[in-house]
Amino acid sequence: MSGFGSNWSGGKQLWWHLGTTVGDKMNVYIFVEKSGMYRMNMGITTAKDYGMFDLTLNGSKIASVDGYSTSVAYKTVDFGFVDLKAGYNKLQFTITGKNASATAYLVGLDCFKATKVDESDITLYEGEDEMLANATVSAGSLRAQTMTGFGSVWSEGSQLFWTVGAADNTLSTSITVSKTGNYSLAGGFTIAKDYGIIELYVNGVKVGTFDGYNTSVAHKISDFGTVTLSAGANTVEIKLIGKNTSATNYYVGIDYLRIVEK
Ligand SMILES: [Ca+2]
Repeated sequence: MSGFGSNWSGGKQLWWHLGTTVGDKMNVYIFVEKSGMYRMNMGITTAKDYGMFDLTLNGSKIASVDGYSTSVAYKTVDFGFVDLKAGYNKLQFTITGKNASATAYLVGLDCFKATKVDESDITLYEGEDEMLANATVSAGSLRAQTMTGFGSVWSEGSQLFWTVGAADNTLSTSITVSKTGNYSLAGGFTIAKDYGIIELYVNGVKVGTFDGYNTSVAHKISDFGTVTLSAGANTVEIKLIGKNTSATNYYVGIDYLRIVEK
């Protein structure tokens, strides 16, 4: 790609071309030594014959990209904070369409860049600890539940377990920060066949929806984007809104909420 400028790392790209069309998939794998939270972005090519694609990381969607531009150019797509596991992590591209002005469905990948976030910059609010201590619920009961029987991935080996058995209920709690600012927010949750669907609100603003249904007991991290937090206590509400049609109950399991200052 050196004929198009100096942005391309190594002067070359991975060019996915020759008959690409909607629905086609391409898998690439990136290797990291240590599991944890990374700041990550991707460099791609845009041009008049480049298509649109979705990108998933280990099965979770992290971007929707339109590769169209009137001339050949370089674009950096920022994913913010992502979780990578030690070893290989799968990135899957799926071509979803093209801009009305685009002439084909090409994809050009220059590189991924991932930088590990320092553990000391991450604040965890344990569901079974800080969050439980000042939690109230509209109905049902709350308790700390040991999760070590299901694996080693739960932080402190425990979660906040809310058993209510019906939708349209709310768990209210708070998280405290020392400094006003913008933070990246994510949560670690339990998923299982008897877990419901929640909405998460911070200071009254909805930041995301999470479906806790899964065929077996597992742990899942959900990214809620950027939130503005004020010095002192910030309200957190978990609204239980329903359940997957296959789910057998409305349980909620919170391992932790996690913030990193942006
Ligand atoms: Ca925990």
